[in-house]
Amino acid sequence: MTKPKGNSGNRKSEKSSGNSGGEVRPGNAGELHQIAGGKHPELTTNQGIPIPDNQNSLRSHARGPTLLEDFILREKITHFDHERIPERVVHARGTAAHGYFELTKSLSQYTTAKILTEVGEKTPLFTRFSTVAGGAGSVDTPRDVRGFAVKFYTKEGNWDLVSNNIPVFFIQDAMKFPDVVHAVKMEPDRGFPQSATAHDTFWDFISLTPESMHMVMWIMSDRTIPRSLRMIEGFGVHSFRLLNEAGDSTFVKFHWRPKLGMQSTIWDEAVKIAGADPDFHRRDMFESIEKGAFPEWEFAVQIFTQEQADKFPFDHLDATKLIPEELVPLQVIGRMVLDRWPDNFFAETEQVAYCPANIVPGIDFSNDPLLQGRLFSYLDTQLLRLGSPNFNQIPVNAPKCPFANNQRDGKMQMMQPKGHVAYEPNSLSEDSPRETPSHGFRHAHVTESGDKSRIRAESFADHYSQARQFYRSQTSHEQTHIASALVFELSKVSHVHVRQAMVAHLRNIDEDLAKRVGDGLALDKLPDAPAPAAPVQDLPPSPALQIIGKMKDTLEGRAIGILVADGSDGAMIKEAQKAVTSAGAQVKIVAPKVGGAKLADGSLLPADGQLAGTPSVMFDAVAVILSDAGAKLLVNESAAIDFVRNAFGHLKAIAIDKGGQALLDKANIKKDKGVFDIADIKGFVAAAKTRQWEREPTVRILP
Ligand code: HDE
Repeated sequence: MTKPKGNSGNRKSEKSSGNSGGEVRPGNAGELHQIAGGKHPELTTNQGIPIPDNQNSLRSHARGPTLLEDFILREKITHFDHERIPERVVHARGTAAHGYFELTKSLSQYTTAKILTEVGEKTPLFTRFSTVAGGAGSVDTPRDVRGFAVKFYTKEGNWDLVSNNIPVFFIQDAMKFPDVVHAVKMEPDRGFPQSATAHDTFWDFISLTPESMHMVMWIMSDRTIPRSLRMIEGFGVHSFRLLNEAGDSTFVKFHWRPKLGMQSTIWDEAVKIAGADPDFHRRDMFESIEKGAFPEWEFAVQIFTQEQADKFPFDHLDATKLIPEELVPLQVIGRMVLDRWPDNFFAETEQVAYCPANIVPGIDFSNDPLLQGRLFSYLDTQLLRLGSPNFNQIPVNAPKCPFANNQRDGKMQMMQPKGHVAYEPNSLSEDSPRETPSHGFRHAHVTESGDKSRIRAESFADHYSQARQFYRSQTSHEQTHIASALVFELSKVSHVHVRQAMVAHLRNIDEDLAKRVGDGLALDKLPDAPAPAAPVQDLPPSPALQIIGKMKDTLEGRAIGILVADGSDGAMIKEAQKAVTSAGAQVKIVAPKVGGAKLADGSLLPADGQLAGTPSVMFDAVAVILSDAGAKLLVNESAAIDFVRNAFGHLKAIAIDKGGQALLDKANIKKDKGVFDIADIKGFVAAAKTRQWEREPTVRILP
């Protein structure tokens, strides 16, 4: 009888100490873990029984049935069968990293929270970024809002700031959340589209929900197609309160601003990235942390009083409104650095449970009705997703400060509390936890009165003014992208009345935008605008709402692809590499073969990517250095032609040698100001920091 050979039974355990290897140590929550072994420890069952053969199940004879008695097989398969937990109902696809928060300016005047008052203190944290609509297995670059959730493990308990990369939301009241989510998710009868707003049910709901119009301007802007998660802003959205020693409270909005500046992709590029690398954003985050280029954000606050709020031309408790930076400036008070990739995706990124209700003393909630609903939802959904009220014991969720109470038992209880009592007050145990009135959590002193009713505040009625302000604050390129995105999305809507209803709303935002979109949809006439519930105001433009205006003049965090082939000029490549890397960007060599290209001087230049699998959408700008021999080969390679055609179409700077020119000719690309001779490497590096916006009307029909 022959047995396929595996590694079982063939190798003696090299385990040297009792604690190494695949041993499972029971104990308190943080301690129960499988110790990773690099020394090929003994393979055992979960009961610790050594496994003699991990290749074959137990059979009655070589070709006979498998025996029920095979407890090793049954345990292995059973555990495997139970590996999946429900994915998040929204924000299912995510990527996360560990890091720290460092306070640079104290807010002691406003709050007692240690994390916001102890300058220089570094607080560990875990940050998860996500898309909203798609399932866990969807792609990284759909047009979608990005979640930006931070769990600060403060000395006073966990503070979760569960934010998005957009400062406003679709709806004003939590009551509407299941509706908006059902509308955006896959249509229930057909099960598609996955991870897209471009379909009937989404736009049907939106067209019937005027309060969404401000958010619609944001999601149709390039904010929802970011270049990198390291290049997005984050917003706590709601007003929160800060509470100081005297018990006085002020309002606060929280902001994250990326050190690398903001940058987005072009829609056609985002679509192509989804095919070329569905993990584009998580790979980018992983690689930057691995090479020590730690993603970083400034943490800023907008602080304002009730008296100031009373004068705003909107209600700050309405999550469809933002407070323009020009009205209440941002104060930068700290920074977040992400410097450690999780050890295990499931244990950390998947099992982390954020909850807006997790706040620390010195911070409190506002009456924002969306926030109030969120305070209920997160814990509720996590009880289902993680399966037991003891999910706070999972290491990524457990506070890093001491915690003690009389909560007991429940499924998956990992703690073994000692002692005779599990209640408070008691006179039997000196050691059991007691209340701490001196520094326990305090709520703001707020007096509430009125009639109980299901009602929307009148101050929430203005749905168009800030939508108009957002659109009119954009550069003309960004306005065009908003119009293009609306045309694209509404063109995927099969019901004409829904398209018309959306264009009708746009007329209340900006007549020119409505015309551009109406024209892009070939509407024969513009539909009448719905009567706004409140007069539409012309608020002053806020340049802080732009992306282009806020892009940083840097190549840091960016990647430049250099396409080479056999016969390319090595000196030219070296010079380009030097210029680009000294400007802070990463260079990746792309060649027809992954082993590399044999350069003109006979040396071999290894490639970082093979041409067919490394299209130009992976890069911020490209150089094509081919010489005659390489050009001769690549003019007949459609991946090479697409490489330059897409780089040009996605408004990227391009540097070329003679061979590169031949490829441009083959792709029928006419040189413009964004195409450089490789000798002008300085010009190329400067242009690579941004897109060649003026090129856009020459490469696509714009609305
Ligand atoms: Fe969430 N949201 N949300 N949300 N949300 C969830 O909680 C919910 C809202 C946000 O990486 C869920 O554990 C309601 C605004 C992020 O694990 C769920 C309402 C903002 C994440 C939930 C909102 C967010 C979630 C799903 C309206 C920006 C991912 C899984 C009242 C400030 C966190 C989970 C992570 C996740 C409910 C609106 C951000 C269902 C009811 C506004 C970043 O509980």
